[in-house]
Amino acid sequence: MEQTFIMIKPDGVQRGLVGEILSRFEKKGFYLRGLKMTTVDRPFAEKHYEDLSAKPFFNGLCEYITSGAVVAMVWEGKNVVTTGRKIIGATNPSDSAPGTIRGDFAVEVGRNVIHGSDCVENAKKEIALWFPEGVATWQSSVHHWIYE
Ligand code: IDP
Ligand code: MG
Repeated sequence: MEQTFIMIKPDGVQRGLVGEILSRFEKKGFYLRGLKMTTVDRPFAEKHYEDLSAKPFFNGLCEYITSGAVVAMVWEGKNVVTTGRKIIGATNPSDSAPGTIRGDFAVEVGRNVIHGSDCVENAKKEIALWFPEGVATWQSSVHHWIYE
């Protein structure tokens, strides 16, 4: 079973979208393995977004992500990395389909509410960065109603 790292950004927390977002992943049938509210400092933000350090929006992105509390999560399930990105929607909310989180709740790319790992390799790196303490293991009692 695959795992992905999902983070509700400071705008999502401030706008009261935590419950709605958790609910979408939960109702889909993915399993919550890690969950914490935290704040990150500048070096941590730069590490998380290191692949984007050459981008012109990098400084603003790091300011955005350090501007308030975030909710960090690990979700598990079949194809959860790719499917999680579909649930989140396209990076720029102008392109995000209605029904996706960004399509329903965001307007601007620099305030797009949520992060999701873009591939399995990055998911592993991000989970290790954000959850060095490890994640929870528990067995869903409805597993056989979700998976055949
Ligand atoms: P993703 O979050 O959909 O994976 P990335 O390309 O990895 O998109 O970019 C990371 C984050 O950087 C985006 O979610 C968005 O908040 C911000 N970002 C991306 N492109 C732009 C831009 O052109 N202007 C401002 N911010 C951007
Ligand atoms: Mg990305």
